[in-house]
Amino acid sequence: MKNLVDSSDQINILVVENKDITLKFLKKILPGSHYHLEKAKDHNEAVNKLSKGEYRIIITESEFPGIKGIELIKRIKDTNSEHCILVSSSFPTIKEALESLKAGAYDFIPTPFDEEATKIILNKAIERQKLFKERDKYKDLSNKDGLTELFNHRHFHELLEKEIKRSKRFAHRFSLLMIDIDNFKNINDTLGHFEGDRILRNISKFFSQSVRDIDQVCRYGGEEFTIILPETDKNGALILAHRLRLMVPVTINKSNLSYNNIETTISIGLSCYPVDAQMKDELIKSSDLALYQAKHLGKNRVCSFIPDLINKK
Ligand code: GH3
Ligand code: MG
Ligand code: MG
Repeated sequence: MKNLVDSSDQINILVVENKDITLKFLKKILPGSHYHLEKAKDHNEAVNKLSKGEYRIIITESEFPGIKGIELIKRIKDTNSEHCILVSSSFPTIKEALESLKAGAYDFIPTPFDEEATKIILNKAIERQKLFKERDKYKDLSNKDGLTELFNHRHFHELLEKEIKRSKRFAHRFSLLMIDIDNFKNINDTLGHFEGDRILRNISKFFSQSVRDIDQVCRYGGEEFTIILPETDKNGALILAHRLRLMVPVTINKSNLSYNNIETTISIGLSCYPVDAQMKDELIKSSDLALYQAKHLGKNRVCSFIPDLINKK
């Protein structure tokens, strides 16, 4: 029988059982470093380990003392519908099998274990998880901008929509920065598009490294960027915006000697949900108006949205 995995992939399998029978058997038939096998002795430990680790395949006994395996299947599927759950069972009744499959189990591994049968079922499960991984890779690529590897314009709209829904539901606030590189046409004209592209990549990297993990940096288009700052009010957003504005010339000019004669600066407009706007397009417009104001006042500055801007433009 062919190897179950490519050498580049490691498969993490969580075995849920109160004895060591399955674990010992799997260790015997899945040798080598391709497989990382871990045991959880009960349902709570299993859920806990799943929340921390990268387990895509779970093998659980159909019966635990005092609790049915199906309860675990439901708990796991509630948190991640794509986990592949295999139930080890000695001759399940049709009713038991149907209940488990309806709850989301992927398949059964019959016990007492047979090496070939177990490998066939595991192979199917692993192939399925590989397909999910491939799909995730392409999904990720379709959300990214090719030059900067930031989220692209389309995904920015999706992220902003999601953040509005989330903030609305929990009555939270968040901020949106709209950033534009000043005089970028001049930078391109002087240094060439190749250097221009490099500056775009360096600035993107700098933004990504300067914000928190939950913040989302996107390329809105051309030399324009947006940053969604969850749980951040106007004061917090202003502090970050000023820090970015001050650091860009230092960081970008330092990163390549040929930029020395041309200083790269940015202008930033910011607005907050829900005080400035509650709808997606309105919020983008508010940050955009604030950005326009920053440009109008001489560039290389940060402006926060004020309702008066609507009348001024
Ligand atoms: P302002 O300070 O008012 O924003 O002026 P600006 O020159 O930055 O703005 P303008 O809209 O006049 O020009 C934007 C420039 O950004 C023009 C375009 O060639 C450049 N640009 C847009 N996308 C890219 C890209 O992917 N790579 C490079 N190198 N340049 C780009
Ligand atoms: Mg622009
Ligand atoms: Mg510009």
